[in-house]
Amino acid sequence: MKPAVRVTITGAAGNIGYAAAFRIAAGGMLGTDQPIILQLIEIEPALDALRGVEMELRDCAFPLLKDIISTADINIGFKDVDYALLIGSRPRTKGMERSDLLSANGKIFGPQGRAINDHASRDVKVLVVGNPANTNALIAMSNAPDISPTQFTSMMRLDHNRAISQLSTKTRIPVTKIEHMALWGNHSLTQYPDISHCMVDGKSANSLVNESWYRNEFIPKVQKRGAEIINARGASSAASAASAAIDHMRDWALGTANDAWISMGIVSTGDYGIAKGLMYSFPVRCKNGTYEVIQGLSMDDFSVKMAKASEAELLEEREAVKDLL
Ligand code: NAX
Repeated sequence: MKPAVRVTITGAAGNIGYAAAFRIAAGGMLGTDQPIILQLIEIEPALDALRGVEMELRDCAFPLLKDIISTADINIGFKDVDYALLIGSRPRTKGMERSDLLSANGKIFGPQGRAINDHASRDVKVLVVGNPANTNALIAMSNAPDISPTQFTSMMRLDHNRAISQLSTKTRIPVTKIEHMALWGNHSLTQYPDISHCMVDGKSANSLVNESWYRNEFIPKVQKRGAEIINARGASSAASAASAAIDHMRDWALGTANDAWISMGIVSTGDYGIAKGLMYSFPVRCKNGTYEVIQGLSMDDFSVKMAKASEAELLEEREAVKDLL
């Protein structure tokens, strides 16, 4: 049996955390031969609920689950962690401006970044899910100077998966036959789901769908899917978000299959003209626990415009939290 690895989940009593914890403990993220110690972090008022989550996890008698630590102390919760899922965040409340939301969350992700810096495994992989995910990841990364910026990522996988699913429904081709989807930018309404490199069962996606559907239906559908789910369910995406977080971590840790692409929010090093240092989503492939941006993609005027619009929004977000970086 391999030695156990430590997985931290913040906001573990929340909807996404609750959906993620059981699948991770069952081996859905790191494989069914990888023992796990779960380190669950919540704020003080949610510790009773967290105790309930811990009891349920224990009641599953998962063979891989070696221990559970439940805490409100981030220095304990991030101790020696190998994989950190930063899900808990401050929701937007009535009357709150976007800038208020950014700075309220900055106060969470700054200290968490520092705690990761001081206590986590030097090889830690961090995924930020809590919104605004890209800028929260930027804040956490900036507060962890001793850890490589490449070890901090934000979640775009839900958007990526939604885009694949929409294209699959439209073309009536199974998701497994859709390759080379690319999601660019921010996890927000400016995100750019790009099918221009997509192959659907060996044919280019552009040859199977018309441009009007792509621009006027597909792109807004993917961008606004979160709101559509809130309207239908009366609550935001939870199980699908947890599933995407697991996909993201699994592929990053264990590698993407063959020539598969996934989309991850990563720190920009200037690829495709995107400002250096932004936490921006690019299409990547993963191998040996690292990612590399897919290089050399042609970007037509529409793609450049879309990618730049999302970059502009992220630049504004970065400006709004500059005191926290
Ligand atoms: P919930 O409100 O159900 O759960 C959040 C949990 O986080 C609560 O239990 C709360 O007590 C806890 N929490 C708050 N502050 C914390 C802190 N400082 N430390 C530890 N825990 C803390 O929200 P849920 O539906 O689980 O969503 C969590 C976050 O994911 C939200 O910010 C949401 O907007 C974001 N999402 C991000 C997505 C993405 O693709 N990046 C998609 C889904 C989701 O909307």
